[in-house]
Amino acid sequence: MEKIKMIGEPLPNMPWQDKPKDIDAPVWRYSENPIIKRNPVKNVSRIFNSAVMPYEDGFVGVFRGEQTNGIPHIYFGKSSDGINWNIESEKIQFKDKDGNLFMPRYAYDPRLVKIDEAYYIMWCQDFYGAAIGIAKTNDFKSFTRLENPFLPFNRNAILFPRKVNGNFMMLSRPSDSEHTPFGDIFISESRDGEYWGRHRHVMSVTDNWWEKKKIGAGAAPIETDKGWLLFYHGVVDTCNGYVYSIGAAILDKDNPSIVLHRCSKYILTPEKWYEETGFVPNVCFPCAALYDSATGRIAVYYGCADTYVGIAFTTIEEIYSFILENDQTGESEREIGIR
Ligand code: BMA
Repeated sequence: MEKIKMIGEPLPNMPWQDKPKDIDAPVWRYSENPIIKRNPVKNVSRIFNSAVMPYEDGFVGVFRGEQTNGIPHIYFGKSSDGINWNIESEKIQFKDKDGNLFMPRYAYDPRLVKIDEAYYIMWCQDFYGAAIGIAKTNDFKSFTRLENPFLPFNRNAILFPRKVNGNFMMLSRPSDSEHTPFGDIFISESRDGEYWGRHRHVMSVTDNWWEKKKIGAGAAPIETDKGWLLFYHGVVDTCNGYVYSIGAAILDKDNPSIVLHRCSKYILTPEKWYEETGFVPNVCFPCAALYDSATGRIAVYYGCADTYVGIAFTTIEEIYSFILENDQTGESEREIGIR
């Protein structure tokens, strides 16, 4: 197998467990999952679909908190080990550029990305229906909301962690405002982070049962010397509702609308009690990944059954060889797409 290397800082303090001997799959769960349990914060009944990243000596995170009034908002948290989290009991207070409070009516499924010295949070919010919200912070103390990047309806937006060819790049998944029975991943570019265009198609649903209904980007893409590693979610509609699994693909480094490799098999699907049982059963919903470029270790953070947060581990070598062994990238994915 060709060697592959992740590009980025070493992260020796990231959460990690070696692969158990009896596991054959390329991804294995943290033995103490779920790491965030029910009623984690005052007035918040469930935390799930949340994103984390390294910060100073430890880690920070933006958490989807389902308030006891049923309205989701985003909460900030800190951790020294990436496993035990201290989550603030007051939701993030977003401000406009003039410093006035500028809260979305609701906010969910946050992602977190660092570009140069700034941190960006993207989420889904109400903008005459489900749409993308975005904010910027330099210190995780004040959070400035930016212009909404896209028209409604849209979900699952994630910036790339650096500009590509001088432009910000953002994946997203155009949707409806309900439980969207369709959905492909698209990419858009921006010179200044405010005006978005050059929209291109990235990936469609396939005939593989686990990603037949819709797909959506999960964690911020990880840069490697072979392209961008993307963890995403794939959904199948069953007699008992949607089932969310995790998939993986490699996008072209200089033109990420091109899919180089795409794994026909899921890499994680609901199997444990905390993934199969909860507010919405059978959901594994990835929103972030920590990685150590020195060892090749990766920890994927994923929402479990719309109720908990879990971690699953892999290494860049394991996941890359699994993607290549099960590669089913079609010609249409290697093209730029219809324009
Ligand atoms: C999607 C989003 C996710 C959720 C999933 C399963 O539409 O709302 O937040 O995890 O449904 O309920």
